[in-house]
This record gives sequence, C-alpha cells and structure tokens, in this order.
Amino acid sequence: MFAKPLLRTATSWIAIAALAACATTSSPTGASNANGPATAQSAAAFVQSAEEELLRRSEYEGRVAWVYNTNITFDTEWLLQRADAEGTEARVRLASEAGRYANVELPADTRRKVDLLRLSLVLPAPQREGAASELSEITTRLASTYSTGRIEYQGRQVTLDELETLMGTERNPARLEEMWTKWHAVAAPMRDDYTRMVEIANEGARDLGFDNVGQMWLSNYDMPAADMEAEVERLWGQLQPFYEQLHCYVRARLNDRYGDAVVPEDQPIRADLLGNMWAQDWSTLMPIARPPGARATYDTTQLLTRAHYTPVQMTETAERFYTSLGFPELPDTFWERSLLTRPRDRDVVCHASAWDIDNVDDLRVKQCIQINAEHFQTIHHELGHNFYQRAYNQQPYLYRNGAHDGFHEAIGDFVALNITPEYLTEIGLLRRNQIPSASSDVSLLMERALEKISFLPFALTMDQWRWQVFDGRITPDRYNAAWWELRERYQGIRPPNARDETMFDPGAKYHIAANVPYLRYFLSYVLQFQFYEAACRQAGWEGPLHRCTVYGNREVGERFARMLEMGASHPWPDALEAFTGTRQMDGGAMARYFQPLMSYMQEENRGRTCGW
Ligand code: X8Z
Ligand code: ZN
Repeated sequence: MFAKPLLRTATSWIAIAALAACATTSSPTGASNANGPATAQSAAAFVQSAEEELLRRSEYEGRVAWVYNTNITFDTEWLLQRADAEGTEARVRLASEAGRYANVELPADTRRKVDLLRLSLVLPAPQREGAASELSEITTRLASTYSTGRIEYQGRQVTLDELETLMGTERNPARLEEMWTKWHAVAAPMRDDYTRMVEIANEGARDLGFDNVGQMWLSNYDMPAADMEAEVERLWGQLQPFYEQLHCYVRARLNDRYGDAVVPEDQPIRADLLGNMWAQDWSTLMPIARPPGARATYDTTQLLTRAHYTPVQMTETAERFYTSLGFPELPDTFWERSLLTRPRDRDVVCHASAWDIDNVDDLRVKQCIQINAEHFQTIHHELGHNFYQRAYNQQPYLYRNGAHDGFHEAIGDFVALNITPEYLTEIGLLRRNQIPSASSDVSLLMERALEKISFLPFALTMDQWRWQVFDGRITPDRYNAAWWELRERYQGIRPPNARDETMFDPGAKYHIAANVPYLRYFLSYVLQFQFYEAACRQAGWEGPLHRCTVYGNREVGERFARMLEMGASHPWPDALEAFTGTRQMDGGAMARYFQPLMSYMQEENRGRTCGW
C-alpha cells in the first residue's frame, strides 16, 4: 500500500509509478544490468533511493487522488489517469529492480524492504510503451462508472448511498428486486474494460516474475502464496459451521415473513432480501431475525437520530474512543479537510475511505455519512485507519503500512466491537434503565452475527472470483455465471432473476470496480475478535465477552499503540504477538464470542433441513 488513501482505489494506488521512459529491464534472476551488479551494497543504496522517491511521489499522488475522489470531473479524471500511469511506471521500475536481488544474500531489513518493493502494486503494468496509460485509463473509467452511477427509482434519480439505506428498510420483494436489478445494470458496461484490464495486469505480473495478479496479491502475507491460501481455508473451516447455522435460522425467519413462494426453505436465499445490496451485512434484518419471544433491544439508529446526532458529532464520538485509550486528538486539519457528507452539487466517490496525504499528519476521512448504526460503525472503522497511519509515521517510508492489510482493516472494527450497551450509557446515548438484561444477550449477539458472520463467505467469494479470473480458471465468457456459482456455493444465495453474460454483476460492488483486494476484510473479521478478546483479557474483564468495553483503559491503549507503531517493520506475526501474545491468526476468538448464540441457533434449527 503506498499511496495514501487507505482503501486505496485502483486509481490512486494501483498504479503509482513513474519515469516510464527510463525504466530498466528487469532481470528477476539477479543478474547484473545497466545499474551494475546486484550486491548487498547496491541493494542498500537502491532501497534508500526508492524510499525517497516514493515518499516524494506519494504526497503528490495523494493530493491528485483526493481531488478526484471529492470532485469527479473530466479534468480530475485526466489528472488522476496521468498521476496513476506515472505512479505505476515508477513502481514497476522499482519492483523490477527489486527482483534483481531475489537470490542475493541481504541483511534482514534490506531484504524486507526489497520484498515489499516487489509487491508494491495492486495492478502492475507491463513495461512496454503505453501499457501503463492504457491500464490507468481503464481503471479510472471503471471507478468513475461505479461512483457516478445512479438509477431511476420511483420517479427520481437515486444514488447508491440512498439505495443502500433503502435496501435495509424496504421489505416489499418486488421493490427490492427492482432496486437490486437496476443497480446491477450500472455495472454491465464494465465488462469489456474489466476483461482488457485483466489481460494487461497479468502481463505486468508475469513481467515481475509472478504467475498472475492473484498470486501477487496472495504473496503479500510474509509466506508463500499457496500457504496463505491454505491459511484462509483453515480459518473458514473454523467459522463455516457458524455461517451454516445462521443461514438456516435466517432463511426460516424470512420464510415466516415472505412464505414458501419467495423463500423456499430448501433453496439458496434470494440475494435482494438480505437487507443489503450485496448481501454482505444482514444486520438491518434484525426486526425480522430477532429471536422470537426476546424483548426488543435498543436500536442504535434511533438513539442517534433522537439525540439529533450530526455527521461531525458521529465522528467526534468515534475520535473520543481513541483519545480515551491515550491516542492524541486528530489534528485541526482533519476537521478542515475531511469530507463527511455527500456534496449536493458534484459527483464524488462516496465509498468511505481514510487518507494520510503527507504520510505524517495530514489525515482525512471521506465518507458520505448518514445518521444510522452502520455509518456509526463505519466512522469508527475509518478512524482506525487514521490512528494507525499516525502511529507508524516514525517508521521508514516502506514500513508506514499495516502489519498486513487485514490489520489495517481490523483496527477500527476492533474499537467498534467495544460499542456495548454499557459504553453507550457512558457516553449518554442510552439511559441506564435501557440497558438490556442478560436475557437479551441472544438478541445482542444475533445483531452482531448478522453483521459479522454473514460477511465471511461474501468476502471469500469476492477474491475467490478474482483469483480464478486472474489465473484463467474463469474466462470472460463465464464471468457472471462463475460469480453466481461462487455466491451460491459459499453464501447460499441466488439472484432474484435470471442473469446472463450481458451483465457484469461483480462490478456492482465497489472493490471490484475500483480494484481493491478483498481478502483483507476476511482476515480483519477474524483478527478483530482476536484483538478484542486480548484487550478484554488485559483489562481483566470477567463477564460475557460481548459485554466488555475497554473504553478509557490507558493500559490496553498503550499496548495497542505498541502494535500500531510497528507498522510493517516486522513480519505480521510479531505485531500480532505484541498485542495478543499469539503468532497465529485464529477463528477461535470469534467462535468463543458467538458460542452462546451458536447453541441457541442449533436448538432453534433442530428439525429444520439446513443447507442449500
Ligand atoms: O470498504 C470498506 C470500508 C473502507 S476500507 C468502508 N469495508 C468493506 C466494504 O464496505 O465492503 C468495510 C467492511 C467491508
Ligand atoms: Zn477500511
């Protein structure tokens, strides 16, 4: 991750390269080239000059990308394409040069930086003339098609952020199908661009000595790509039984609501009925999925609305959690330069992101905040990126990054797990007499499960599809069919109507249109529970895990900060160990958190035929 927007878009950092004209040919075998023989000494000099160059470029690229992201016009697209193409050329040149040191013995620190340089691109371009420009033109067009997409619904032009809210509140299947289908149609024109993009980027990956782009993405976890793929399988194996129970339980509740014709109990669930455009977060189904007989708990959206919260107040509240742990306040420039609501007069990239424009302290969030529970979570998520960025800003440039990308995604989500009823009382959003009693634990856990467990197979599908597209197992004539096969296999869902190859349904999700790898979120959902369990143990918490909050706990904050300050300076197991005491990613913490709910669901599902 180099550029600065965190959740860098394809455009802002895929590319990021430069000086195409003077690119040297790579020689991954380590032979000498125009730069002289590859030795430990030349490696140290190469790394130093690469860090200087990238630091310089990254601020420029960050500002160009910010201007595009907050005001999409012909000219900002033009600027972005150019900065992106130059950035890609520079990074390809550096990655290629780094490849020369593959078989040279180097001191550990230099070896780590050389390896990071080799992996610094999301979508590499081949080094031939014009390739980086063509790639940037395509990725910018894909990103803009997504972010400027609108549909006509009930006589008006509706943007995606509005549609997302409607998908969570509308319960009429015909209207849900209409919104879903029209939004997915926005992505159909992306198909040819996506096909060409895969060809170019794969050629770029092969030039750098990788089999394909997917293998390159999987090589970014301090272990061989094949081992990482096996790790993912292992983690999914730990948590899959929870998803199977949740799927079974939710399908039965939807069946109660909609009947056999709409939700047959032996079929995959219709994707548009799950309360979210991508069926990746089912928490808005809480009114339908609430355990029968359980008393209604509080509704966070209602608490925020009744307290007349504004987007700025939601952000201040999130900031306060971090300062309560001992982190310094955000700088004034954060408040002056962030974009916290959708502007009425121009197109922007509304998908939330966090930025560190100068790699030091020019931190910003860009989020079209709406006053609801999901956006309250998201602003905690985004600030997690910002506090991480500032914590590691003393590291050398190449280490100003997450221990791995899943860590970066997990920081703010770990903090948001601390939003318990007791915490909401402490900050004055919930009255003491509204704190749900222990008999509501199953409801509280159900709401979290609808958010967290439902997400896991979705996240896997996103990159399973891309890994297979990049390695050729999925060919362009099967893009859509393969997408739905994976969605059915992992998530047990189906589209509301027939799909065919004139459509491009994967592109209806931001991270595919914008080329942001997605495995990071799967890993984050596992890691955030490991962080949370460790933090609560450090705090001496003794009650049920999901009631624990470490709000205000400076000791936990200090130990947490020690992990964040490491950035990417060490292999990720070192960072994980610094905070949690373990060196392995492990679904056990998430499983323990949800165990009381698991027992409840198993009981409820007794006699049902689960699966699809
Ligand atoms: O993209 C995001 C963040 C920015 S890194 C808002 N998330 C994923 C998504 O929206 O699909 C957070 C959860 C998963
Ligand atoms: Zn994020």
